[in-house]
Amino acid sequence: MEIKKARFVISNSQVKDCPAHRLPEYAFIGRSNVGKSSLINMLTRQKGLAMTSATPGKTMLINHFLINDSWYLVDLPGYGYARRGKESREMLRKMIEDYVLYRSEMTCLFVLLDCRHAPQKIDLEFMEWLGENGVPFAIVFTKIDKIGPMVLKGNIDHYKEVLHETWEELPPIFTTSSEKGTGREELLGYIDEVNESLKDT
Ligand SMILES: Nc1nc2c(ncn2[C@@H]2O[C@H](COP(=O)(O)OP(=O)(O)OP(=O)(O)O)[C@@H](O)[C@H]2O)c(=O)[nH]1
Ligand SMILES: [Mg+2]
Repeated sequence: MEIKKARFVISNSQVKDCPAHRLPEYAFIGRSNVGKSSLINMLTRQKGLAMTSATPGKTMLINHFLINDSWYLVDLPGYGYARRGKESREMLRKMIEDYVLYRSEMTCLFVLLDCRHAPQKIDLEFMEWLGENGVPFAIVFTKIDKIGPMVLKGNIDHYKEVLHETWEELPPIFTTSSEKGTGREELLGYIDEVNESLKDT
């Protein structure tokens, strides 16, 4: 699939204010700084479309980007950023939770994981919570340009083993580098497949 058109539509703090178009939405979630906004820029090939930063806690709202006039990429704030105050952390948690649970247009949530790190409790618990609530999700290992292919394979194999302790069947797994553009075709191909399958229903 080619992205011919990508434009920012709106930023919100509340699900009720999200676009009323009823188009499928593909949202990116994960710890602060894992590379959610960068991945949106990489997929759309528009460097400044989503705001990125080397400092965690950049994205603070639900951001909708309309793709090819037919579906949305959604950039969400990260979770688990300790240096935020308790109140604003709670506000973000509620924002993410409401979007994930109650946004009926949300078609697939991509959970981003930094490929360099061993499985973290916060991510595993988040994915368990998605499972309990029947939220469709896929996993994206990010920043794969930062390690060699053998280490990457070892890390992902280990992650899968840990996931198998909870999950009989694993969700789709992708690997990306926003720096190098790796994994773009695979991720867009998957979104295309899901979009096509929605047309049959
Ligand atoms: N080398 C490398 N750096 C990356 C990659 N993806 C993101 N980064 C860097 O990681 C930092 C965080 O990226 P963001 O895209 O802003 O991360 P985020 O998940 O949106 O962060 P928050 O909005 O704060 O939750 C930036 O300095 C990016 O340049 C990647 O694939 N490779
Ligand atoms: Mg961001």
